[in-house]
Amino acid sequence: MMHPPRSIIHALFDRARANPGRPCVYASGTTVSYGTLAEEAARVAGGLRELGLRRGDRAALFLANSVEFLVAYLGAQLAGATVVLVNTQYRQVELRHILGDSGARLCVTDGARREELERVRPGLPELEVLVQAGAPAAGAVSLAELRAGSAPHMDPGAIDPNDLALIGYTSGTTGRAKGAMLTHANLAANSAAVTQAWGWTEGDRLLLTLPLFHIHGLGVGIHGTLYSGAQVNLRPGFEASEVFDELLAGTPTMFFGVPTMYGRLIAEARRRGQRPPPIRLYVSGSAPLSPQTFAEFAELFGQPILERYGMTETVMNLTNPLEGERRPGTVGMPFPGQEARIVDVRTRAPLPDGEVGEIQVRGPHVFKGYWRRDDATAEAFDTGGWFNTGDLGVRSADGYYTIVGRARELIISGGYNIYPRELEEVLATLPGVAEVAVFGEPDPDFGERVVAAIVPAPGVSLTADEVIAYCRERLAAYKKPRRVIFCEALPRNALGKVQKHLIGG
Ligand code: MCA
Ligand code: AMP
Repeated sequence: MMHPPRSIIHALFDRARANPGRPCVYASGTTVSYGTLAEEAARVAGGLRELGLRRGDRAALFLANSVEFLVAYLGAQLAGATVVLVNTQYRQVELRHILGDSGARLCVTDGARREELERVRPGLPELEVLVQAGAPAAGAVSLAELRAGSAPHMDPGAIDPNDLALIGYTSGTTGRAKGAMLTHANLAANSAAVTQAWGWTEGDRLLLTLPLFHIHGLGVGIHGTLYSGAQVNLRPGFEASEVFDELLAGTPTMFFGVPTMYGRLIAEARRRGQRPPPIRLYVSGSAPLSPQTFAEFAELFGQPILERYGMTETVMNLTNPLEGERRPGTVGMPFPGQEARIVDVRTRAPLPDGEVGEIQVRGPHVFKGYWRRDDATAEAFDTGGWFNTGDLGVRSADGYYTIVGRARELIISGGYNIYPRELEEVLATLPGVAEVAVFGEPDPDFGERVVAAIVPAPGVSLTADEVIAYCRERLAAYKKPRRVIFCEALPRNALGKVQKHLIGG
C-alpha cells in the first residue's frame, strides 16, 4: 500500500473495497470475506449509534473468541467508541473494577458470561446497554439483529487517528489494574512495523488460538491480518492436538503463541512421533521462551521460533529478525521506526551495552497514558517521551536485547499476568487470615505459578481448599493459588517489608 492506513478500520475498508470477496476470517466452520466483515461492522456501528453510542463512549467487550467478537470490536470503533477489553475469565472483583473505572456505557457479552455480568451490574450506573451475542436473551439487544438489520454506518473517514481506539487493562502495583489508552494511530503504526518486520503479506494464513481480549491475540494477530490483507483461522482457544492437526494438514503459514503453548506442542510432537511440514513463521511472546524450549522445538519441528517482546501499553517493542540469527534467550531489536534503550534504574542515565538496567521504548506505537490516572501516566514516562517498561534488560554489542527480570512485582503464568497485590487484597478479606503474601515459583507448564503464604489468625484453622475456593469465587480462575503455605509469621526485613524470597523453600 502506498500510504499506510490511518487506522485498522481504514485498513479493513480499503481491503473490502479493493477485493470484497477475498476471505478474511475462518471461524466455526464458516468463512467471512473482507466485504462481509466490513459490511457487518458497518451495520453494527449503525445499530450502536441508534442505541445512543457516541464518539469517545466506552464500549466493553466481554465475550469469547468468535466472528461476533470481531464485528462488535470493529463496529464499536467505527461508531467512534473506545473499546474496553475484558478477560472472559474475569469475575466480580475484576469486572466491577474495569467496567466501573472505564465508565463503560455499553457492554457486548455472550450467554456464558451474562450471569456474572448481571451480578455486578447493580453497582454500575453508567452501564446502560447490554448487547448479547448468540441466542438473544431478555434485557439485552441481540447482536445478531444488529449484524443483519441495522442501517450501516459506513464512514471510517470520521475516525480521527488520535482518538482512543481501545483501553487495555494491565499492571497494578496497587492491586488495581490501570487502563492503557491506545489510539488508532498507535495501533496502525505498530501493525505497519510488525507486518514489515515479519514479512507478513496477503498470502499468509495465521492460525490464531490466543484470546482476543489481550493485545497479543488482537493487536498483533487480528490487526496484522487486517493490515496486510491476509487470512486468519480464529479458534475459540488453544488445544495442542487440534493445532498439531492443522500443522500436519499444512494449512497455516504462521502461528503465534505463548511459551506454554510451545511446551505443549513439543509434548504433542513427542507423543505422536510426527513432524509437521515447515511453516513460514512461528512467533513466541508474552513470557520468556526458555532456550531449552527453543532448542527442543527446533529439533522436533525443524524451525527456530522467532521470539519478540511486547506490552499492552506499546503493542510490540522488540523482535528477533525474520532473516538472520534468531538468538535463543533474547528478544532481538526494535521494530522499524521504533527505539529502545537501557537506563540506570536509579539515575535514569542511559547505560552502555552489556550493563543491566530498565528497558525504555519510544515511538509512534507508545500509548497515550493510563485512563484517568495522570499520576501513573507521569510516572510511566521519562523526559524525551521515553516509556519506562518496568522490565529489566541488557543489550549485546551487536544489538540483541535480553530480558533479565522485572522492576515490578509480577507473576507471568502461561502468558497471563498476575499481580500479587490484587490476590493479597482479596485474601486479606478472607475471615481467619491475619497476614498474606503472594508470589510466584517456577512451573514446568505455565512458566510460573502462584503461591500464597498465609498466617492464620490465632485459634483459626484454614485449609488450602478454602483459600483457593475463596479466590476462585471472586477472581479469574487462572489467578488462584496453585500452592498454599500456612506459617506462623511472614519473614520481614528491618524496614518491615515482607521477604517473599525467604518463604516456601
Ligand atoms: C488457564 N488456567 C491457567 C492459565 N490458563 N492457570 C494459570 N495460568 C494460565 N495461563 C486455568 C483455568 O482458569 C482453569 O482453572 C484451568 O487452568 C484449565 O483451564 P483451560 O482453559 O483448560 O486452560 P488452558 O486451555 O490449558 O490455557 C492455557 C493457555 C492459556 C492456552 C496457555 O492460558 C492462554 O491462552 N494463555 C495466553 C494468554 C495471552 O494471550 N496473554 C497475552 C498477554 P480451573 O480448573 O480452576 O477452572 S501479554 C500481551 O498481550 C503482550 C502485548 C505480549 O507481549 O504479548
Ligand atoms: P502485559 O502487561 O499483559 O501486556 O504484559 C507485558 C509484559 O509481558 C512485559 O512487560 C514483559 O514483562 C512480559 N513479556 C512480554 N513478552 C515477553 C518476552 N518475550 N519475554 C519475557 N517477557 C515478556
